[in-house]
Amino acid sequence: MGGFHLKDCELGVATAATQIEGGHARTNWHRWAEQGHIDDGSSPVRATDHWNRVAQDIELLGELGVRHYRMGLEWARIEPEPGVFDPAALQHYRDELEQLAAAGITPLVTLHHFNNPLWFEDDGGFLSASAIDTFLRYTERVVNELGDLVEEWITINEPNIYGTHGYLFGEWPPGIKDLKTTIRVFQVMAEVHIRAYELIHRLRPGARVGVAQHLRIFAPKLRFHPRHVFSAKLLTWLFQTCSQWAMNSGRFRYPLVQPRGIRPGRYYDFLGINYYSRSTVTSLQDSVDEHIEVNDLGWEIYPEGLIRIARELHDRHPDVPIYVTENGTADATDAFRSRFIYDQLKLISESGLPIQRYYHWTFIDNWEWAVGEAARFGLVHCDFGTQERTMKDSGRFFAGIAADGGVTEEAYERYVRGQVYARERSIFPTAPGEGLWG
Ligand code: IFM
Repeated sequence: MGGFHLKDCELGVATAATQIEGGHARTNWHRWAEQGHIDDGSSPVRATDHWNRVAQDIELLGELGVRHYRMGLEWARIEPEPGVFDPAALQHYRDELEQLAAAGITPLVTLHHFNNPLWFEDDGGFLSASAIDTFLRYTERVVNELGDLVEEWITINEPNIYGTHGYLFGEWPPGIKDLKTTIRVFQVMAEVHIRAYELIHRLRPGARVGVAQHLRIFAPKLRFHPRHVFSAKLLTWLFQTCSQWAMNSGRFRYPLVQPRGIRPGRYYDFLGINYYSRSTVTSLQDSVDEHIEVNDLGWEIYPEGLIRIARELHDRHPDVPIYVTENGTADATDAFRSRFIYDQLKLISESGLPIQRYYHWTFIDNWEWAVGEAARFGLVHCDFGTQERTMKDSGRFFAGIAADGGVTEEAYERYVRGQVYARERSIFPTAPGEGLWG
């Protein structure tokens, strides 16, 4: 028996501006790509050309039958020079939001998703003394211009990934490798969120505001091995919980420091979870176990992890809705994505948790940051050369779930039953046990 009913959880899909829009915005990621840091040599200039294909893409969202769409804004387009706002860019986003409204799709808009205007980056990014004021100036302008069309906002996407990849591992711009600086970035981003949360509520009292937190499971390789257990707890705290607590509650705990002027409070209207995988831990270097089910990038497929994380959050904040702001998998041939969606949504439906939204990552194959175009997470296939869009089987499966309010026996037989997960990553093979964090 494969069918189930998806009670009280509405479906959406998620995207980020830099990953789909295409074009020559002056951002740190455009420069990073020009400098040759992308695995396959691609750049965000191509992506899926969404900037010029909004109408076509909204039709595809209609085909998917989703009621919700998480989209990002490209800060560099909106504010190409410090304090100078581009009315045409703002109008472009207004048009897009109006088209979404006409299609009956509710937007959830992300203000910051990894990418910075070059002028902000070169001034020190979030480490600059004026970073908070600068981000608030951008936020204020955007909310004043678009707030009548948007009720739900995400201030920052995955601050911990932004901080670790850019400032600890040095794999993302600005390519720094320093723990102290990483903690400083976590600190500032938490303050930025709190200030932006307050500002958005001042401007639009009815708005709902949160953060899309990248949360993962760090599991000790051996359950009773003291070093493994200790390392898993420490990584969980340092990588995600400390900054998440600060952002949610205004309580900054070690290694963060309570900022002057920020009081403990409640700085979220929903709990946003981006969930992808579990890491196995023996020391402070995480890894992926051997002989387990993985996606194309070698990330362990572990749908139970989302429920474990959501339950823990729910126990701590029982009265707050949970939005799965991202969940998906890299599967270039669409060989197991339907099973992935099925396994994840079935667990959600059985969990009894207030998971009100599930935004699948992602709508259409896109530009996956340092990995480039090779990692395909989309429900819709994009031929990057011709920009032709084709609905995948997993897209049809997802559309059926949206239409039927769950998975029918027939859909299970057609899309899921024959699919199995792979046990080897198919992109960029590397030695087993290599740290991934992402
Ligand atoms: O593509 C990214 C997205 O930008 C942030 N969350 C994880 C996704 C898959 O890696």
